[in-house]
Amino acid sequence: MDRKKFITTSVLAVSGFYFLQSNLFQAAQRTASEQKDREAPIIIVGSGYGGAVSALRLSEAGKKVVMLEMGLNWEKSGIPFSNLLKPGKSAAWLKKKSIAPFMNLFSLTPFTAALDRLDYEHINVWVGRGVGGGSIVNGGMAVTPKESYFKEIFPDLDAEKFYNFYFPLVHKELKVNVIDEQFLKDCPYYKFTRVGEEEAHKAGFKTIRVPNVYDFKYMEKEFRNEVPRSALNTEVIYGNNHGKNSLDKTYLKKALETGNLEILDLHKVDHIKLNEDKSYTLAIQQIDTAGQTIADKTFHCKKLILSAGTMGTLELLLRSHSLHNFPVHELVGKNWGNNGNFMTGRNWVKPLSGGTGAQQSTIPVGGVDNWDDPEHPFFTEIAPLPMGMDVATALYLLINRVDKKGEVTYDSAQTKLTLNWDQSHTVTMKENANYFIKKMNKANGGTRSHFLFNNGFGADICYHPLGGCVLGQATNQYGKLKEHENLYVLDGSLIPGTIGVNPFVTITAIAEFCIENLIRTNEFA
Ligand code: FAE
Repeated sequence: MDRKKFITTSVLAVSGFYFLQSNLFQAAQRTASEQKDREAPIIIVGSGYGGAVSALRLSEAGKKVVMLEMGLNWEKSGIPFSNLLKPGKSAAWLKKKSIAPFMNLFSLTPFTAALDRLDYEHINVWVGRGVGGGSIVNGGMAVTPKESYFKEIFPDLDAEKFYNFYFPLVHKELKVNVIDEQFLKDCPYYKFTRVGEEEAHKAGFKTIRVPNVYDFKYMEKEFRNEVPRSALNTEVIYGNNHGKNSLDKTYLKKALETGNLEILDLHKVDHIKLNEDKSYTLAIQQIDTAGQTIADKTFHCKKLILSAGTMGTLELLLRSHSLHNFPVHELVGKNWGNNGNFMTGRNWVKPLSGGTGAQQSTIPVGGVDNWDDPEHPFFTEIAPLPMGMDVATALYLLINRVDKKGEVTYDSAQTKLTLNWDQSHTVTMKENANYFIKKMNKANGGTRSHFLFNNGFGADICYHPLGGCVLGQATNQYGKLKEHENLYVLDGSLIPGTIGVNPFVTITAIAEFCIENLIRTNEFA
């Protein structure tokens, strides 16, 4: 055989082998995703922060894990995320109209989108859907709670260990970084932050820099037009096509690399049954991107981790209880809160000098820290409002203490969750918002934003649902649900309704703490 023929034959043989391998692999994957009745040692429901941390640490420990996610695997699908100015497929989970907190003028074809809004009587809760959960749609603000408040909320946790180990670990894994001050000073897309900070200082408030998981070096390149734009192209709550280190690029990517994690997207768990041998059976609907069920499936597992997010986990537990008396501890559903979320805004902000800027980055980097004020303790994000033109409007998402907690129950007749939460729960939040806006307007001019919200106050907007399966109350000290031997809850529902800052850093750190200890104590042996 001459050299040329040898090379050609070898290349053909090798590529034939790879072709066979990859076909076999794809076939195996297809069979796995098509199997209607399946046994798995460990199942995780939901691929947000709690789920992603659990998946990584278990798969690193050599455990085989199946993760079920009702939303789409956006990366695999190749479908691009839409931006704020042109909502498309990723904008509103199976809805015919966009669902942003305001200005919903856009009609849509129902699609398994990345953002969902759950409407309760007095409050609307926004959540992320898709592989990566809330990390796909959120603003990426990676805020560590104040140590004093963390100790108040979690008196039984070792705060020193959290501040010296878990929080730094989570910052590293989530790729948290901070904007360069010179870029912030120079970039026209951050005029809203500069104006917001100047005005806050003039009104006597303290401001802080807020870290983020969006890669600020990428953003600088966006600004110089060296790479495709994302934050500078109004992408955020319907997903970011570039720049953001969402969980699919961090924890989940690492977990998949172990070869021990399998993620099945568009798989919605409907309810759970407890079997006599203390294992679980899950009733699952596999859906298509129009939300139609294409297969009903039944999976069995010995160990079950619920990481479906606060509302998803509570719905699964309470629905399963209502359907067939699935055991739930009496504290499940209690101690729920909106993390003190309260939106407000100001109109007529510097209307004669370019307002807050016609072009705005979607990634917030500044906040007002009034937490130590005994009368009006709050933290507020100086939020962007990228509307493609200058609207001379400042937007704020306040985070307050939660003086009065709510409760989540299940209405069996209407087959849906009910939230015991009304205006009485947000009284002091509204007082704080009023105090803040009045002080800002007095020092700087402007009016309360009737343009954005009814009467200028968005009391019913919640991005941070927390609680209902509180650590050490409904669960043991590591997230194992009481009255169960093989069921664990690892997500935002472990935090008792408030943490004083944007919550995902804390959710991730608590999940790291729990799964480390669950593995150490041989729960998954
Ligand atoms: P989460 O991330 O919600 O993941 C739960 C997953 O479970 C989702 O992917 C669901 O689709 C899936 N799921 C639910 N039910 C089922 C079921 N029955 N079967 C299968 N799968 C299911 O859970 N937080 C910050 O710290 N900083 C921010 O800047 C920030 N901005 C936000 C902006 C927006 C618009 C929103 C909506 C939230 C924001 N948050 C932010 C909140 C943050 O994303 C949220 O607290 C976490 O994502 C919650 O993490 P979990 O692990 O609890």
